[in-house]
Amino acid sequence: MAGGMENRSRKRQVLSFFLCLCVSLGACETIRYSVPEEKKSGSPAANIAKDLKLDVGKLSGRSAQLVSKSSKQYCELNTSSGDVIIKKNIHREDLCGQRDPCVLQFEIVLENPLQLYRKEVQIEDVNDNSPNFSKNEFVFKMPEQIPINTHFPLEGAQDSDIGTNGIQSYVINPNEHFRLDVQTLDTDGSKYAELVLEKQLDREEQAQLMLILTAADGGLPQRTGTARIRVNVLDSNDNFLQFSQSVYKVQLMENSPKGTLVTKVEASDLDQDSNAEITYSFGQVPDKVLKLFKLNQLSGEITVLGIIDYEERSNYEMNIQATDGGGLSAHCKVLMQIKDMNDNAPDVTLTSLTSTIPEDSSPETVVALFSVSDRDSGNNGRTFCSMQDNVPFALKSTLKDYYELVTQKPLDREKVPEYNITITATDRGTPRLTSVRVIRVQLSDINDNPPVFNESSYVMYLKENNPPGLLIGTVRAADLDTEQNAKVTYSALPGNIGDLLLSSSISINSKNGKVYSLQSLDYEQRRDFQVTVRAADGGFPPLSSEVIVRVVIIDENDNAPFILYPLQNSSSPANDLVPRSAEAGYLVTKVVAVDGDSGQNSWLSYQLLKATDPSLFAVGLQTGEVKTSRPITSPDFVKQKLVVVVKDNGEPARSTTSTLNVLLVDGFSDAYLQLLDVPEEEEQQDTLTLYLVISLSFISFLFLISVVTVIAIRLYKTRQCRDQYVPSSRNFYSDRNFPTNPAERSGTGTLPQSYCYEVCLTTASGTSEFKFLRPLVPSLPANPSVALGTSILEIRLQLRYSRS
Ligand SMILES: *[C@@H]1O[C@H](CO)[C@@H](O)[C@H](O)[C@H]1NC(C)=O
Ligand SMILES: *[C@@H]1O[C@H](CO)[C@@H](O)[C@H](O)[C@H]1NC(C)=O
Ligand SMILES: *[C@@H]1O[C@H](CO)[C@@H](O)[C@H](O)[C@H]1NC(C)=O
Ligand SMILES: *[C@@H]1O[C@H](CO)[C@@H](O)[C@H](O)[C@H]1NC(C)=O
Ligand SMILES: CC(=O)N[C@H]1CO[C@H](CO)[C@@H](O)[C@@H]1O
Repeated sequence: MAGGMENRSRKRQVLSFFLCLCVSLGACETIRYSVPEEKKSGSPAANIAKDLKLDVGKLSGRSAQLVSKSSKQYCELNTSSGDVIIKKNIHREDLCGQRDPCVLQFEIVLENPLQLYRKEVQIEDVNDNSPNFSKNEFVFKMPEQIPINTHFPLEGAQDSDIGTNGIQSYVINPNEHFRLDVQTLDTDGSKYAELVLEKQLDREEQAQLMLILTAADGGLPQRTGTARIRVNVLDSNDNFLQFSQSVYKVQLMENSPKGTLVTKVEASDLDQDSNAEITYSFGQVPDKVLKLFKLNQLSGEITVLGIIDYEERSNYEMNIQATDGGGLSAHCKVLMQIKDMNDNAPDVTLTSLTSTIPEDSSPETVVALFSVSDRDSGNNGRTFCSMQDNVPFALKSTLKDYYELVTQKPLDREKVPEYNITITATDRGTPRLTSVRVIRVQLSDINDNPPVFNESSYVMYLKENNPPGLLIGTVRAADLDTEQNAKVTYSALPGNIGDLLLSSSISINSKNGKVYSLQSLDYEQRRDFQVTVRAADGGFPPLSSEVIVRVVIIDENDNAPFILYPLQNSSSPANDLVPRSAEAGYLVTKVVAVDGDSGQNSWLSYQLLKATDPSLFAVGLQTGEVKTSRPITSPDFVKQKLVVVVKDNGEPARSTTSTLNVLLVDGFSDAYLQLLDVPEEEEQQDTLTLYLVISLSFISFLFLISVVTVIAIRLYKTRQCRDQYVPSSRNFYSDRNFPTNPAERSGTGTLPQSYCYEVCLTTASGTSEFKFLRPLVPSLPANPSVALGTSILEIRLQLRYSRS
């Protein structure tokens, strides 16, 4: 077989050579036949015999052959009929593709003579293919903002057929956005289509479009092919942001805590994805706002960040910007009104203050001027002012919110030296807030108080015989004022003590009020005296007051008792005669003594110190009466000598003795003889006689006065006298009632009380004699009186005449 094949191809080569030779000889002629594709196999395409004008019968004789130029044998030659027969179904598209014309070439070779005929069969196209798109669906992504008339070239459909059987037109289903623009290529005349945007796309309206693209060929019947065009509209940031409100009006309480939500701004964006991602930010706002408020970038919530103070600012305006991912932005405004809270207490501001005012300021004197303010507003900022009401000040409202603190009543620094005046300012908010201000007002001193002695009068005691310069006492005066006005100086007013100048015996320390005695003083000369002391303050003009200082001199026992009777300085002591017939208790005589001192120091007591016969006489302790204590007997001596000691009650006691001579006589006639019998007592007798004369004349004198006085008293005052002195009788002789307060001692000496004696005179003996003396109780007052030295001895004598 292989050898046969080789032979055959060798033969062909030879034939081709001859053929070319033939052609070159010009004997060649090409006949073209036309056959539609897809002819059934076996169907004749042409008849060679006719064309070549050959006898059909000879064909086989001449070994007619059909030599195909292509590798595949589509045709064969029926030598018996001369027909070129389609051997296989011919697909033009397979055979030629888009080549046109599609020609099958073959040669008819005849032998005997060798003849070669070139033949062609043109395969005609039949519309057996539909347009076909490469994909069922084409996806376009188009930004929504592409301009109108933008062309989008479409991929063309394929149709294997050619010519009019090829694609002749494209259409799309009617829609509002696109139309189709079909163009023909100049180069090959093929059609192509473009989508043309006719109406703006809007993703927000329709995010996706479905189109159907149909390609149609020109065959008969027409064939079409379709494809879907899906247009995805891409979002473009074509939507402006929109705030839900262009202006947000909000109210916020002041002092809202940190984190309080103030408001929420909200913007919306119809765009998608990043184009709809909104971030919020403050626009142009002052730094202050940034410190006080926080804006959440994502949520748009505005919260409190700092301390909101109405008083600092009552409203805020902020611009807020919202921006989306595409960079578009929108603005809104937040108008924030801060609502006042009563968080500020009223404030008291002192405009002027006279912190020290003189105490004699007249009422309505302005002390302080102040204003009250409150930083809050409305009722929270409306204030009123009050003050404590227990002070002599008042508030006066002058201008609005201005007050004057004025004095209301007279002031006295000495009572209240300063005031802390509490002023309360209150506002009318809820709750009310108050503030308190203390205004301190001090009063300055005015010399309105004189010095005042701490006692209404002073009594100072001073022992007599004092050393000069002795401190007697102190006066003290206080001045309620202060400082210079209270600086007290003391002085003694000029005066006399008897003949003496006061200033020579008394001095006073002007600073401390100490009183000194400058001289030694004698009680017996002066019991007391008075000094007027003046205390003056240092004010201008000075005020002063005076006080009487009574200086009482206290007695000292510096005087011994002085014996008045019997007289002691005569050469011979007096003789007292006692009849031998005298019974016990016979009053012999009375020792009368005085003491220059007073009080205890002058309280005298009498005692028998020595006696010839101590058993015969007794001396009254207080009276000084010398009495017989027993009847006189014959062995008793005629001359009796008695020594009586008179002692005062001072400390130490002082005493004086008195010597008495008593003669015991049978009758007064021999008394004188007895006196003469005593030669050593002669001088004494003479003296006694002299004394007796003196005594008698003294007593006679007293008698005369007494008679006159008695008559006068009897005539006018007898009753009065008795009635008046009865009540005081009980005090008589009472030691206890002896005044102990030396100041109360009146100016009496030894005999502070009046002593009354009834003197009974007897005429029986022929001479006036003291018969007896006995105390008369009660006594009459010191009238008539006899002054003895500084003391007064008052003796009232009632004379009785007894006629036997
Ligand atoms: C059309 O094209 C598709 C894809 O290219 C292919 O699969 C299909 O066979 C074609 N149809 C025809 C009739 O050629
Ligand atoms: C007034 O206040 C001052 C200072 O607080 C104080 O020293 C003074 O004692 C007060 N005076 C009175 C009278 O309360
Ligand atoms: C008055 O002052 C004097 C001197 O200081 C004092 O001794 C005396 O006791 C005072 N008198 C009174 C009543 O206080
Ligand atoms: C005795 O004393 C009194 C009183 O002191 C005096 O008057 C009188 O002269 C004195 N007599 C003699 C003698 O000294
Ligand atoms: C092989 C073949 O097809 N032969 C045919 C040639 O033509 C004659 C006459 O038309 C037919 O009878 C043959 O059958």
